[in-house]
This record gives sequence, C-alpha cells and structure tokens, in this order.
Amino acid sequence: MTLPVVTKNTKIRTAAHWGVYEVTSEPAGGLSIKAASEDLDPSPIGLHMASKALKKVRIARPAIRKSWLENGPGSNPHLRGREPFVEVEWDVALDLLAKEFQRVTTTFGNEAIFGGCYGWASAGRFHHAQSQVHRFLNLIGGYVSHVDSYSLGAGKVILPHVIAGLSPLLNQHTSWDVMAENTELFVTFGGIPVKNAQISQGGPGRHRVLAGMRSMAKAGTRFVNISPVGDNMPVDSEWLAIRPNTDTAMMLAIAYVLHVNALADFDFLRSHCIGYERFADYLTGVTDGITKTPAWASEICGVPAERIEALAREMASHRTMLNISWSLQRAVHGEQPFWMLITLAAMLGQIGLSGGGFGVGYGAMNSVGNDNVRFKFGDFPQGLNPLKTFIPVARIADMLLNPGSQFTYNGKSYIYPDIRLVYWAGGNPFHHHQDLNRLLQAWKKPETIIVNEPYWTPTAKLADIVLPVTTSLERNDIAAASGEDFVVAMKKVEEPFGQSRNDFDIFNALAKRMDIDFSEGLDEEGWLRRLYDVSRENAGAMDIQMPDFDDFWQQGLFDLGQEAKPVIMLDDFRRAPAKHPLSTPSGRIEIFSETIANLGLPDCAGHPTWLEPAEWLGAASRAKQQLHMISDQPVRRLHSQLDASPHSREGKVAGREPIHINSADAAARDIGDGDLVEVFNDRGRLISAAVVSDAIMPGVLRLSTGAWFDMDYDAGIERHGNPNAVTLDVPASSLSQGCSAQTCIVGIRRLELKQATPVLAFEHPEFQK
Ligand SMILES: Nc1nc2c(c(=O)[nH]1)N[C@H]1C(S)=C(S)[C@@H](COP(=O)(O)OP(=O)(O)OC[C@H]3O[C@@H](n4cnc5c(=O)[nH]c(N)nc54)[C@H](O)[C@@H]3O)O[C@H]1N2
Ligand SMILES: Nc1nc2c(c(=O)[nH]1)N[C@H]1C(S)=C(S)[C@@H](COP(=O)(O)OP(=O)(O)OC[C@H]3O[C@@H](n4cnc5c(=O)[nH]c(N)nc54)[C@H](O)[C@@H]3O)O[C@H]1N2
Ligand SMILES: [Mo]
Repeated sequence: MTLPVVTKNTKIRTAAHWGVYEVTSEPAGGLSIKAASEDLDPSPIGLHMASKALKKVRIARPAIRKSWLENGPGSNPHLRGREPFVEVEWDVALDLLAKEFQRVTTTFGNEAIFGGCYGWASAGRFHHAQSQVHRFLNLIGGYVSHVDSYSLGAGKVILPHVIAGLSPLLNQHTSWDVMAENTELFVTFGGIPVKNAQISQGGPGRHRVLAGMRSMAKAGTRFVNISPVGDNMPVDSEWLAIRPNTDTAMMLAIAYVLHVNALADFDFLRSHCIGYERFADYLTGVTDGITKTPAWASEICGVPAERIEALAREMASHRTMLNISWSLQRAVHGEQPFWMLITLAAMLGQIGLSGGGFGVGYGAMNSVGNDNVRFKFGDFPQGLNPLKTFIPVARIADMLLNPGSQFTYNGKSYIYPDIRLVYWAGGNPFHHHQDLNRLLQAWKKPETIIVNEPYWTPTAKLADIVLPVTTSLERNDIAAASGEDFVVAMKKVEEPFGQSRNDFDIFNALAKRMDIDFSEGLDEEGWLRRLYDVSRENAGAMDIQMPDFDDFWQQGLFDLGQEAKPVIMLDDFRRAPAKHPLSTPSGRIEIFSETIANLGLPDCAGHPTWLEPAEWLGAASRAKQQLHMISDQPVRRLHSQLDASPHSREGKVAGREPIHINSADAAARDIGDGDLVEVFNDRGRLISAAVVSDAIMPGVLRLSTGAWFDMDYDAGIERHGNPNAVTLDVPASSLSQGCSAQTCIVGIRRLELKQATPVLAFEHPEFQK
C-alpha cells in the first residue's frame, strides 16, 4: 500500500449515505467529525459515526453458532438467535466456510445458494458489500439473486409500462430552481419529508431539498399536502388528511371532475397518450356502474368532497406540479397511485412544461430534483451470474417457506428454488422485511446462514456464521453517488476494530481456499486506481476533466458541477413525441396498457383502478378499535444503521422507538404522552411508547422503522418498537410482488411499566468460552 497514511491531527473527508464529513484524528486518540463545509444543510446523523456507543455493538471476532459448530450444518436451526456463539480464529471460520460451499454446491448445486442479500451497506464504490458478495458467488458458479428494491417494488415494475423506466425518470426530475420560477401549485401525496432528503445512496454532497422548497415558497408557490400526517412539509402548506392507501380513489375523483367539466387537456391526451377513452369509461361508470365522483371518493379517503372538487379546478387553472412519495407504492396495489398520478398529470396536460407535470419522489432522497450532471462512476465488477433464478426482493420468506411453488412477476411465471445456504452481506433483513415472526419461521429452513457485519445486528445474532467487517472509516474507498455533487476520497482514519476485515479480504481469502481468482492480483489501492481511471475516462467523454488519481487522492474531493441548461422532465417528448418517443410499447404515455390488460391479473387491470387494500380503515373486516399503522423512514438514522448511536437513542421514549397517535385515539384508550404501549395483531406484538400528537390524523399510527428487532422469544413480544413485528408480508400485486409495508391494521393498548421487560437490542449475544 503506497497510499499516504493519514496522520494524527490531519483533517480528511469521508462520505456516508447521509453526507460528506470532515474527520480529524485527535492527538489524544479518537475521531472528531464535522459536516463538510460545502454543505449548507448537513445531516446530524453522520456526526455520530465514530461514537463510543457504536463501538460497543461491534463484532470483534468470527463467531459460529454452537450447534452448527459442534454438529454441522442444519443442526438445531430453531436455536438460531437463542443459543451461544463460539468465537473462532479466522482460519477456522474460513476453512469451515470453504468446506460448506463445497458441500452445498456438489450436493444441491448453486441453485441452493441465496445471495440476493438486499441492503444499503455503506457508501464507497469499492468496498460495496453487495458487489463484493455477488462477485464471489458468481465466481463459484452463481447464486439465486433478487430483483427490485424494498424502496420501489410496485412503482419500479409499473412505470416502464406506463411512461419510462424508473432510473431515467428519476434522473430528469424538473429541478428546484425551475419549479421556483414556474410552479404555482405544488400538490404532494405523502408530503416532502426533508428528514428523508438527508440521504442519498452513495453519499449526498450538498443537501438541497430544504433550500429548494424554501425558494419555491418565497417565489409564491402554494403547497397542498395530502397525507395521513401533517408534519412532513418544511414550508407552509395546506394539509388534507387522507386515510392511508386510499389516494387512488381521491385522484380518480379529481380526474372525474376534470373530465366531466371539460377541464382536461384533451389535445395532449390525443397527441401524447393512448387509452384515455377506456379509462374515461371507468371514470364515468360505463364499465363498472360506479361514477368516480368526489362524493364517492370522500367516503373512501376521508377528504371532503367539496375540497376534492375545488382542488381539481385549482390544478387545472394553475401551473401545477404533482408529486407522490415512494411510500404510497409500498402498499397493497401500490402500482395504482403511481399510474393514477401520471394519468392525472397527463389530463392536466402540463407534462414537459417548466414547473408542471409530475414527480415520483421529490423528498424521498436528496438526489431527486438536483440539477447535478448525471455521471456514472465505475463499478467493482460483479461478473456474470450463470444462474437465472431470482426472486422479487420482498418475497424472501415466501421463497424459504415454499420451495418448488410458483409465483408470477411482471407477466411471467417462475418457481421458488430450494435454498440450503444464505449469505448476507450489507443488509439487515430483520430490520427490513415485513412480518418478522413469519421470517423467523422461514429462517429455520436453510442449513447454513452466513452474515458479514460490522455490528451485532439482529440479523447477525440470527446467523450460524458471523464474520466481523470493517466500517468505511477503517478502509480506503471512493464515494460517488448518482445525481450528487462530489466524488470523495474516503481515506482510512482508524484501524479495524478487533479482528474485523474488509469484505474484499474475506472473499479473497475464501476464494483462495477454493482455487478461484477473486482479486485479479490487485489490492485495495490497485482496485481504487482501476475504478477511478475508468470513471475518469467516462467523465472525459462527457467533457468533465477529472484530475489523475494521485492528485484526486491528495485533494480529497472533486466537484462534478451542474447541468448547463434547466432540467425539465420529458420536455423533449412534449415538444416532439414522434422524434423522442417514450420507451413504452406505443411510445406514448399508456393510460390504458394493452400489455397489462392482456395478463388478465385480478389485482392489476389495464388502467389505474381503485382496489381495496387487504387491510385498511374502510375494510368491513376491521374491528372498530383497530387503527392503520404506517411505518415511515426514521428521522435520526438510516433504516437500522447507527440505531445504537446517541443521536438515534435521543429520539427514543423510555428506551423504545415511539409511536405517534392522535389525541382522540389516545384519550379513547387512556393512553397518555410517554406511556408504554403494546401494538398488536394476529401476526405479532411489540412494545413502543406513545407520542400523543395532532400532527397525525385520527385512525392512524406512525411508528418509524429501524429500531433493532429485539424479540423476547419466550413471551412472544418484540421489546424495542420495530414495526415489522406486526406488518403484513404480502405482495403489492401479482404483477410486481413488491413490498407492502404500509398496509397494516393493528390494535394498541396501554402497558403498565411492570409488564415491559427491558430492551436487550444493543447487548452482545451469549458466547461460550
Ligand atoms: N415496515 C417497513 N419496513 C421497511 C420500509 C418501510 O417503509 N416500512 N422500508 C424499506 C426500505 S425502503 C428499505 S431500503 C429497507 C432498508 O433495509 P436495509 O438496507 O437492510 O437496512 P440497513 O439498516 O441500511 O442495513 C444495512 C446493513 O449493512 C451493514 N453494513 C454497513 N456497511 C457494511 C459493510 O461495509 N459490509 C457489510 N458486510 N455490512 C455493512 C449495516 O451495519 C446494516 O446492518 O427497509 C425496508 N423496510
Ligand atoms: N432519515 C432517513 N431518510 C431516508 C431513509 C431513512 O431510513 N432515514 N431511507 C431512505 C430510503 S431507503 C427510501 S426508499 C426513502 C423512502 O422515502 P418515502 O417512501 O417517501 O418515505 P416514508 O418516510 O416512508 O414516507 C413518506 C411520507 O408518506 C406518508 N404516507 C405513508 N402512507 C401514505 C399513504 O397511504 N398516503 C399518503 N398520501 N401518504 C402516505 C408518510 O406519512 C410519510 O410522511 O427515504 C430515504 N430517506
Ligand atoms: Mo429504500
């Protein structure tokens, strides 16, 4: 390694999914962290990356579950998470692992390996855990992979049928400055939660969403927030409280008003769209006998009919931008609100005009609405997977529980494989998956579960073999995120904790034992230079002159700059639809999709449709005292990452992740602010603490994700407030098989202090000496 070693007292930069930071290695030991000076609205999340509290939850040595070590793979799988680990030397762990891969691949074939391990891991293009594990598994003959994300399942599958692929769309969202200049009315389904815009995958450079929104407000844009919660807007706005999962009904009624009053832009619908007539027949009830009037919608969604009617007229008479948050498609029938929003924008006829049209996810991440040049940094090559077997990401429990059974995805049929070995690196399924009690059952099926992790997360505790991994502060890397400002030299600032190793070194050592060339003879520095040089060449082709590697490494940061001309989504298509057709089958916006109609699916018709979710406030099956629980992204961390940090813990109430409840609902249940509560349904039970608030509508609860899952196995109750102890694990539809976490009905009751056992989430597992 010839990269200069960072000495004490020097300031270096690093990047995380929540921002770019300046780290100083203090002469007295320890690190101090400040936000990068270029960032005017930094996130506090990253200031705590090096905190002592996080060190306390680090994994120091490779560890193997007792039964697995003593009796081999598949032994006592029901004891995962409940019996001691035995700490072993690296060589012992790696030898056992190499032998286990040999056994599984020769006995069952590579189809028995699930390596579709989803997760965000850390920023950095080289030490990217997913790329590392996938490269290794590809080299040993392949693995069962996943498609799509928990973020966007239903949305990602429906968008290409209707308008365009998700990435091309996200990369051309009309920028904040264009909206500040032109947008008169901004209507958002699901708010613009700036807490979410703290994050961009790979590292946001400058946080811009707050400034963007403020500049719009200053320029006179009016905001309407349609959402079950009222505190997810950073500027003054009108709040229309809507029952969760019912937005499609409200949008249909707006469309109905536009249609019957001839306020729709029929020219645009003819020139740029197909299938409007079929959809109009549905609006007016020709197809199903139900006219989608504001009165009809109001019964479903709870927004007053007069306000729906008036809002439709306001939209039609102003330059209007419609926005939808990703959470709306993380629900049963999640395709419908996305498709319907685009249909509504098409009816308003402002798509491709400055400041009009639609956005799918302003406020979901910092990158959406940036006008930074879109630049592709080099990837660590994963190689090719010889196997084609995959699952839609959120079908993990289904796959493990039902090997050999059939599922459909985007119009085709597939079979779930029979998984014997699971390898997870860079994700936390016992944070991210729904109905974790069901996942616990499914988790008993594989014979071997391997987890690479820096921390004793719930997933690590539930593994057979746990390998300790470095954090990004303990290695050299380069950060670059799509749509963000900076390429950052992430220099190593501290030594690896305990015996932890880089994922790269782990896979390299394993590969050597299996006679496979993983590294191509390159070490960390060699790979960084290679990735950088490829990227520099890409940049050169776009007329961006990046310095050579050594200068870049010394400077520590490269600013990619902004687009020269204003970014307006689909302006080319609007101007010349024949010359710039969309990637849909017709080249136009498909309000009716022949492709989807021909699939004949029961849960996704050929045009946007109101379909009752499996669970919702209007369901006949709902008991009166039950409420709709939404589980949004947490303010004080990214998912489950850094949950043990002081910043995240300050947000807890009585040590539990708090649940927000409307004051009327709280009073009806004798729940006071700060009281411990039990949240329950047929799927599970959890302990939380109440925050009584009128920023949430009656009938709805909000419990943010990411509290480390802390199951009391004997009592059958989750103690820390992880919403996935009670969420629903069913697909959004048979089209997308997407995650539907936001569809969830629960009961809630006050809990006496003595009924609540202490939280053990941040304790180490038991070790056998
Ligand atoms: N109920 C409900 N559930 C949800 C959602 C919801 O809205 N509601 N949202 C979903 C969404 S959108 C998402 S994206 C998922 C997020 O789910 P995940 O991406 O699984 O969540 P993270 O907490 O980011 O997990 C990343 C893990 O990688 C580890 N890690 C970090 N760096 C490294 C590294 O270098 N190497 C290795 N080996 N590991 C590393 C971290 O310690 C952490 O445990 O959650 C989903 N779950
Ligand atoms: N601080 C922080 N930021 C993050 C993350 C994080 O973990 N922490 N995660 C990142 C990731 S991976 C992702 S995918 C994005 C996700 O971004 P989103 O999916 O947009 O985020 P959420 O916070 O789940 O939901 C946004 C808003 O939608 C509202 N909402 C929920 N259900 C409904 C509904 O049925 N109708 C309406 N109208 N509104 C509804 C919620 O009240 C919430 O305020 O966030 C990213 N940003
Ligand atoms: Mo996500």
